Amino acid sequence: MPKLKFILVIFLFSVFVSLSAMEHPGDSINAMHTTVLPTIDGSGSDEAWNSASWVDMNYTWIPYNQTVPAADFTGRFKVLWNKTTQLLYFLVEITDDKFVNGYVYDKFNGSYPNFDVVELFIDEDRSGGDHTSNNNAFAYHITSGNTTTDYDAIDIFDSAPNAPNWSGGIYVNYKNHFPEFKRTNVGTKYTWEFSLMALTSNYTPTDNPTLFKSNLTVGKAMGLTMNYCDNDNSAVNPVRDNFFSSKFVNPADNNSSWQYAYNFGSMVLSDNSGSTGFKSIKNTGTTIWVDGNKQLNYKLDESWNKPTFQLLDISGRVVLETVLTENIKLDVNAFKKGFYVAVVKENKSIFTQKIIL
Ligand SMILES: [Ca+2]
Ligand SMILES: [Ca+2]
Ligand SMILES: [Ca+2]
Ligand SMILES: [Ca+2]
Repeated sequence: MPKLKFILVIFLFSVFVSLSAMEHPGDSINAMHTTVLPTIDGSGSDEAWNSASWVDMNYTWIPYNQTVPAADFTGRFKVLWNKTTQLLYFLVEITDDKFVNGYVYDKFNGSYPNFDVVELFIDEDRSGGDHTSNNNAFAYHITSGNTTTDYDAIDIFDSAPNAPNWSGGIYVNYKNHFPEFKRTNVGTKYTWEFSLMALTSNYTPTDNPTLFKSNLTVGKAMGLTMNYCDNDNSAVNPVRDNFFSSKFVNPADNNSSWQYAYNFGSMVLSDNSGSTGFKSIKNTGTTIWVDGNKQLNYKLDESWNKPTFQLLDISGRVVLETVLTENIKLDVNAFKKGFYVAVVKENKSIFTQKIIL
C-alpha cells in the first residue's frame, strides 16, 4: 500500500476510534478545578462556568430509549470543584414543559421520584456496589420543593444496611449536604445551581456531614451520573412519565443505579489553574491529530500567533507543554496508550480536544 494511503487509513481509523469513544460522553466526566467560585444564584453566567464543558442528559432509561420532543425534556449539566471549600459545584439546565412540584418530606413518604426531581448519583470513592440503604454511594433526589421549601434532597438509609425495612421510615432528607442551592426559570427552562459535599461511606444521617467530607484532590476518581425524573401530569396521585440520564446503560440496567453504583459515570477531578479566566472557543479551523508514526500534528487557523500547547492525561496532569510554532510535530511515542486532552491557549482563548494515543 502506498505510504500516503496507509497514513490516511490510520488517520481515519483514529478518527473512528475517537468518535466511538466519544459516543457516550457521560461515561467519562472531567471535573475541572475552579479558583474563582461560581455565585449560586441560579444563573450560569459566572466566569467559572466558562471553564467547564456541558454533559448532555440525553438517554431515556424509562421507558428505555423512548424519544420525547425537546420541549418535553432537554437536559445538560456542568460540574466544577474547589480545593479550598472542598465542595463540588453543579449547574443543571433543564427544559421541562410542565413543572410538577409539591412533594412534602416525611420519613415515611417515598413518593418523591414521581415529582419533577433532579436525581444525582454519586460514589465518592468509585467503589461500586450496593448503596440501597447505606451510604456507600448516594442517590440524591433533589426535589422541586413545595409551598414552604425550594428543595429537599431525599435518599434511603436504614440501620440494617442492604436489607431495608420498606415500611419503617427509611426516607432521609439530606438537604444539609447542599450548602448552597438556587433554582430559577425563564419560561420552561430551569437552571439548578448548587454546591455539594461529597461524603464518605461511614457517614450516617445523625452525623455532622462537614466532618465526613471526602478529600478532594487532583486525580481523585468518583462515580457520578446526573438524571431527571419527569412528571408532566399532576401532583395529585403523581406519576413519573420518564427517567432521563447523562449515562448510557444497557436495557437491563435501566433502573438499577438507585440501588447499585457499578454503572455510574466515571468522573475525575482535574486542575488546569493556568487556564483560569480563559474563554473556551470552538475553533473550526483548528484541528489536532496523531499520525501513524505517533507524531502529534496540528493545524491552526490564523487567529493564533504562538500559542502554548499542553497535553493533559486523564487525571488532568500536564504531561507535555511547549510553544507551537509553524511546522513542528510533537513526538508522543513516550506516552502510554489512553485518553488525553490537547489544549491550545493564547490571549485568554483556549481550545481543547480529546485525543487517543
Ligand atoms: Ca451563578
Ligand atoms: Ca416534561
Ligand atoms: Ca463508595
Ligand atoms: Ca415535568
